[in-house]
Amino acid sequence: MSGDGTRSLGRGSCAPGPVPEGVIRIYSMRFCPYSHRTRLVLKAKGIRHEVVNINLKCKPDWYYTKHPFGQIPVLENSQSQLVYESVIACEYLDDVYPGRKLFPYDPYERARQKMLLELFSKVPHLTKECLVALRCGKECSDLKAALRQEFCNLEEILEYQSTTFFGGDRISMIDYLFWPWFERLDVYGLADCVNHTPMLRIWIATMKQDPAVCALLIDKNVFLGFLNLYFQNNPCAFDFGLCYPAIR
Ligand SMILES: N[C@@H](CCC(=O)N[C@@H](CS)C(=O)NCC(=O)O)C(=O)O
Repeated sequence: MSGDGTRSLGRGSCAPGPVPEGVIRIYSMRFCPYSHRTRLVLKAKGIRHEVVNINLKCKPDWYYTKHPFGQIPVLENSQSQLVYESVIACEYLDDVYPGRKLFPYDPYERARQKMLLELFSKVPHLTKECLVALRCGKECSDLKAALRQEFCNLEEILEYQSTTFFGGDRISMIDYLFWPWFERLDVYGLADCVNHTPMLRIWIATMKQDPAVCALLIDKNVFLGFLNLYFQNNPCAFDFGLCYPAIR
């Protein structure tokens, strides 16, 4: 069960039926960094789940019954309970499902991970602004400098802690919450933004060996194909790279 690679549902589609017992559903989009966070936690904890991909350029009307603004990710369980906002969804999964806890039990350590998340909070927006500027052929050296500064702040944390991961010597929730933006640096044309942050580069290389991270790595050419169509406002972007059986 999973369906990460299933075609996205768009306007005019039928809403999926109730979620079967023993399974959790994620409404997602294959290239969305916020959904990526939640999918990493589903993978890392080995949670049985199904993926319903949403076409964000032509959202189904029914999707607004799942999220008030039609955003992804959203989790839905078999009692029809809905959980949205990626960090809240990740914490919910960690609380509800057995197995290794990704957020620390220790209240201070948990608080510390949440403080790190605040420290990271400018990265998603800056990354997106850089991507848009680069794709539109605009000058973006100031934006890149700002992003580099954010990475220097994270580098200082790793230096100060002398740990491989942000939560210590083992991968934990905070690493999964950061990861999607680092996986995208290369494909967004921003890989040089970590040139002067060696500890962060080691963290990136180590993250790529984690089984959950590996399992969800997106092929660079597929990602580039998505970005090309996305920036042409093409609603087929979200299904780029999926293979369909020939229609007979
Ligand atoms: N704060 C939200 C952000 C989620 C978000 O921005 N998702 C984007 C896709 S990457 C989305 O749903 N965009 C569609 C829209 O805003 O209409 C979270 O952490 O889950």
